[in-house]
Amino acid sequence: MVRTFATHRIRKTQELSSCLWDFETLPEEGGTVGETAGGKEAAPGKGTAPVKMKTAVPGCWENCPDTLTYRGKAVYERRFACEGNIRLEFKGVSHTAQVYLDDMRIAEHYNAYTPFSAVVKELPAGEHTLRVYVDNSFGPDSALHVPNDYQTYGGITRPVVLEELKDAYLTKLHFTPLRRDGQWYFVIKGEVKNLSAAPFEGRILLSLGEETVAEAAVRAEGNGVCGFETEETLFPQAQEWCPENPVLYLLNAVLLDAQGRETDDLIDRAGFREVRIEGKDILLNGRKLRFKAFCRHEDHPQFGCALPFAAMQQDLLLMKDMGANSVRTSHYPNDEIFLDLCDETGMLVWEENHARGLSEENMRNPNFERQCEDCIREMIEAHYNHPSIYIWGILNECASHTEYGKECYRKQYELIRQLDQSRPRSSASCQFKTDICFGLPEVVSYNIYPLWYHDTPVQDYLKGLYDWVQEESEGAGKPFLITETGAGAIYGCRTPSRVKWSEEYQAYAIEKQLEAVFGQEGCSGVYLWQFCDCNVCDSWFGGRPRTMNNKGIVDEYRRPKLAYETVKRMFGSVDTYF
Ligand code: ADA
Repeated sequence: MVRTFATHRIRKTQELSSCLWDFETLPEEGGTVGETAGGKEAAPGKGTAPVKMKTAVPGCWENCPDTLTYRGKAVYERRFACEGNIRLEFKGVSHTAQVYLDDMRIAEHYNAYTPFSAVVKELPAGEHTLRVYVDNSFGPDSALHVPNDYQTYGGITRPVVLEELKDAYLTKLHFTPLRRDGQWYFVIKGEVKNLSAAPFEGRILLSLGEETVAEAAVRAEGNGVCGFETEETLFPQAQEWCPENPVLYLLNAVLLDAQGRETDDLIDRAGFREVRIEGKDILLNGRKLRFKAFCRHEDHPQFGCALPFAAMQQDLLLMKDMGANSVRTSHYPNDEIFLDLCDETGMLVWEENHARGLSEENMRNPNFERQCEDCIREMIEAHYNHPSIYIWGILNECASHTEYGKECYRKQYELIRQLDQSRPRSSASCQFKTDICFGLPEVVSYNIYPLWYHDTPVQDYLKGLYDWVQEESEGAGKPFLITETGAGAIYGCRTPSRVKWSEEYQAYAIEKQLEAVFGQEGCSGVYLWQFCDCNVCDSWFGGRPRTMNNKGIVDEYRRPKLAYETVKRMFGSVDTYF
């Protein structure tokens, strides 16, 4: 399964995943058992001999008995029959990929959480061999995947698709809804690429639902690209997308050649909704939002970060059962299938680029800027149309308190603005009263842990921060969000003395935290850290019993802790709109 709906009717596509691929570890090229070379002994019986097997794609090799703790390089292989121009799309490989087709290198990509593709022209008829070299090791080349408070898994972790292309094909289709005086308009922008040396002339037909809504002429020079853009077009029959009634329209672009023959298509989904900032308020279709929400890692004991469809849906069901209206994709762009489900179920999404807790020293890694920018560009290009995404986040808990850090934040915020003018931006800060970046984004956000990492009463602590932002920072007068708060609990650890790590303590702390956040004037809501317990990297074992981040409201198997009912009651006590 690639998406929850078909993205092409004319372009021929075939999923190359959802089956077994040949797999082999390449330990001689730097594979180790454990996090760092030499840091751990090889697991009994594993040694350094390569492991060969058939393995599921998508999947993480940490879920296979012979490669449970393998970190390093491995190769995946499968064959397919095809001819002509083809496009291969990889929705996610963790974390570095080199792709070969019949021994020809066709793509290279860094970062587990964004898609990439390769186009190969005039492939001869017959069987072809696709080989993907995957590396999940840490090292100086990798600025974003570092040993961290979540796991960096290994594998082809999201779907792979093979597409057959004619000489000209659609590369992009972006839908922007606009709300003016109670009426809905849209602008659609797109791009056509010409793979042949001769110029291509044709037309694009655009439809929304059953209606043809626009038409545009396109002309792309030989091997060139041609953009198209509609006027601002009124769509009087538009039904709004909102959490209570998430109406989606199929957005269909059909490319016709000069003879009027259907050459290619791209299908996505669109929703009419507007996100606007007015003073301290975040407005959805003109109504002031209150967030009662979760941070969620893509993590599961049986599937690693490669959760199957039903498991993703179950996560959403549980969050909704607790009364949540939003999810934060901490700390990286998520699988499109999950975003599709959010669109369909009316779950608002804070999506963020990949970065967690990087110091200024980490940010000075020569690869940092490029790797962040690639991630932002790929995230926004691919996810632009999801109506559920209402905000873009960057650089969770990085160095927003130093001048060097600020410059990084500024550049990344600017890049987002170039790519998308329609959504607000923010970043979850832990720099408390030393943050110097609040002048840059539209929304001020803090991660706070009173009653967990320190015992300050929540209300006093939160008010202190809020007042500081209003009185002494450039964030004054902007919307204010709590993007993390929470407490740890080991599933099954019950004690009436309510010590830390007990379910009783977590339920108590969360009740106090939610009470304070919902009572704080000017605060637009809260993202609980976190939905489910998740694996962390080996070096994070200290303060992380079981080498897991245990602040989930459900454990890693999604079994509810005591706090589940507390969250449900507290989220149920306030509405989605103020
Ligand atoms: C941070 C961070 C999370 C997680 C959390 C915690 O603020 O953003 O990734 O590490 O704290 O559990 O302490």
